[in-house]
Amino acid sequence: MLRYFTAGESHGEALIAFLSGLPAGLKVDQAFVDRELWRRQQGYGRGGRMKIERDKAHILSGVRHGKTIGSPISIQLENKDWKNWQESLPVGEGDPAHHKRVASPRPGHADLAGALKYNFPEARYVLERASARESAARVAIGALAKTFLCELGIDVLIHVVAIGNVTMQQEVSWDAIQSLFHQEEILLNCAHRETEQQMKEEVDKVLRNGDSIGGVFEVVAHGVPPGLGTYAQWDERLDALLAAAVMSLQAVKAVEIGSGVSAAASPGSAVHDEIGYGSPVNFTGFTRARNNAGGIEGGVSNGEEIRVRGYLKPISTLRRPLQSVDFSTREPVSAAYERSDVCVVPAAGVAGEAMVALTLARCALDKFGGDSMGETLRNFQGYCVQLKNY
Ligand code: EPS
Repeated sequence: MLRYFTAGESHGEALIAFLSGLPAGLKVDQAFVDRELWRRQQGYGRGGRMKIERDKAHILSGVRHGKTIGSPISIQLENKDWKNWQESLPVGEGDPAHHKRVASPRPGHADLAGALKYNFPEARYVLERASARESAARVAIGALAKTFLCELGIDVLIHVVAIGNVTMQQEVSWDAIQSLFHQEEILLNCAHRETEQQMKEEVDKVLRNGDSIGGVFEVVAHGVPPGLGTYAQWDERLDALLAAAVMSLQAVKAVEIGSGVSAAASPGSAVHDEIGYGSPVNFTGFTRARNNAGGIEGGVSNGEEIRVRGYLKPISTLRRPLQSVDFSTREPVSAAYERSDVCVVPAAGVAGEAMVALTLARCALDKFGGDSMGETLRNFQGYCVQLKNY
């Protein structure tokens, strides 16, 4: 069973990710993992912190001589900013005079709910763990899940669909999404150049106003065979697992599979994807003229591209802060402000890719099993033969 955890605080010494359950014999490409981490750091609207960090995966266990060995994998990501926080966030008792309190909770952040829950007098420890810095650790292990899926012919990538009110209207082809992935410079990761420029203008507007902006990313999984996930039990439905995985990302407030949102307002004839049959391409001869289902019917992958959208609220740290209350005095004050990002939709999309990849890898391993890549691939290929002969 594929399981994973992360640990670490935003301004602590390091982030750690654990990934257990990958078969032995999977080739690990350090440069690929580091490029995934680089992709997550990019995007127009990132704040000062990204000028400090240079995320690199330091693999501590589970990989030897360039391949997984079936043992739990642990990865450490250094926080370069730690050197500026050693006195204010020490592991030992330290000097309370150096602590950096977060005196007033930011509306929209975990600050207030977290302080109440853990009975902290202010929000420093809450912010430290709730921070989206944690998503870097997910991207590191997500890169390994992507590497595993690649062996099965499955690729997972994202593109940005909307920033604020600027929305991509066109369908985006897999080829266009792939060329975005190969870019050496990432602006907003939108496949349509003119729309991307308009998106940049949206970010510029909020930059000028001391505000922040959200948006929508779409994760696309290409080459997924029919049969991942199941309708047999509620918590094994692939759409439910993907929704939870993407919703778990910081700032995501809604998840959509295929054209799920507009489907609620459309007649059935305009929604469901009619079925045809031709000579076998990919896994079977069954064809669809469109993919409103986003590749999942009844909680099971149906062989079409899986499309999952994550909707992000605007970042809750504002240069022109909203109204809040001082934790100590309970007097009205402006919410706390430290440097922050203004738009993180492209970065969150890369983390969304990681979560979708981890979820699909888990479902694939549930279905095909195997302790070594040879065994997993043998089982997978046997299933592909079964599909071809159906
Ligand atoms: C974050 C606040 C900012 C972001 C951070 C998420 O960090 P800092 O307070 O150090 O400026 O840059 O995101 C990352 C560090 C990252 O790697 O994505 C927050 O409060 O959620």
